[in-house]
Amino acid sequence: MQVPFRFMHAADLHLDSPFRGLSKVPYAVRERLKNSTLNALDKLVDAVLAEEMDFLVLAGDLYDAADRSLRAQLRMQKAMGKLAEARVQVFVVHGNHDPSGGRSARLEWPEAVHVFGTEEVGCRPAYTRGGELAAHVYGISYAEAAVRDNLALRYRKREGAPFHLAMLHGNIDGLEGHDNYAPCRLAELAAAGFDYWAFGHIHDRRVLHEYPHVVYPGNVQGRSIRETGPKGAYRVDVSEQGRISLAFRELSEVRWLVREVRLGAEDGEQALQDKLLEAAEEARRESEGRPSVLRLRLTGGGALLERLLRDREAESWTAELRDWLGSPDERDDWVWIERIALEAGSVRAAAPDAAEDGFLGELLRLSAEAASDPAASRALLDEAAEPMRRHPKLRQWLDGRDAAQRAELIARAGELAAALLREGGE
Ligand SMILES: [Mn+2]
Repeated sequence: MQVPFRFMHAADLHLDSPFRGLSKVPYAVRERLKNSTLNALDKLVDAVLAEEMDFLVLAGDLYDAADRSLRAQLRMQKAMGKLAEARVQVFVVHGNHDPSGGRSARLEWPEAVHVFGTEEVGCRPAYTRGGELAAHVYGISYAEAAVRDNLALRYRKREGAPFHLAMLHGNIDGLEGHDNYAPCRLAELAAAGFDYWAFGHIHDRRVLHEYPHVVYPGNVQGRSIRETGPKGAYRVDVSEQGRISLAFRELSEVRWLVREVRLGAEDGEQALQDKLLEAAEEARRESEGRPSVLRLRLTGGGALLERLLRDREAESWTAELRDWLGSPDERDDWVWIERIALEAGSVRAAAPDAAEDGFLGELLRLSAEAASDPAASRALLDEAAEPMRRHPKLRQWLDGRDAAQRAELIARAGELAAALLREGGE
């Protein structure tokens, strides 16, 4: 038997993320996005207070950059002050985006906030609001951005509490799409004797293990089209018998969404118009009053899709669709079309040309191969883009592409080349 208690587990707040590349976006959209991570923090605090949590754990990447934004720090200080006033403890570890070694303002923090150090795994008692010992909380912060050691191996349970909660920012079993920092194994975590591992780092929410629980809550607000869907934190309830139940709480201010629009072989412009509008209105309904940034992926096949690809007509459709959906200045549940994408594979899947012997088939096979192999796509892009590298901005842009973006560039280039070739042969 133990004291029942409840806490909120959040991570990867990335406060004051810059949302670059929004210069052509309407003011209302830009402002909403720029403030979204900060406002998600306020929503987190509101949820902790409204649901009367005993304490809050923040598992790293509170800030977006090692040299922390002043605005982010001031908002965090205010949030922590509100929680301290309500006698809610807060436990913090820092991660790869906000290592302890980064530049930070000299601000005073409430005593109820504990930031774990970088030298060793610390252990602190967590209390219920009634003042009873609920758990031992353990954690260690990153001293610098790139931590390659397995920090999980340093955690040792300290007896004297009914529940043991370990916080860590890191990558479990080499999860892809995220840097392999503080790498550790799920099997090690499960066998370490703790009751709950409160992780941060992976921006999708995942429960990797139960009893002991190993949990990523994901980030609190999507920051790009690669971070889609509802984002937020987990409310965790621990019963007298030690039963753990998780409930997701959405905190996002703006949802990022990707929807597929499938074109049939016979579809013409009217069908496309209807389908685009339907997809956008459906996204609006799903977001339940929140604004959303939407990418529409056109898939399927047919002459219309080929023409869109060849004549860059997708941009005209994007502009008109934005207009039909109404100005973000005029309604709060706006949907902003990020772009209409002719995604890799859409045309290829519809066309049997990749199986062909001729030049076209060879081209499609080569682009598919290069797109599926990270080393090959980097080599091909480096070679193809060599003349552009003299231009500093283009060079910076090229170097900023990650493996998935390089693969998409190559696949799209292959499809564009194929569409142009087919047109020439007709
Ligand atoms: Mn992060």
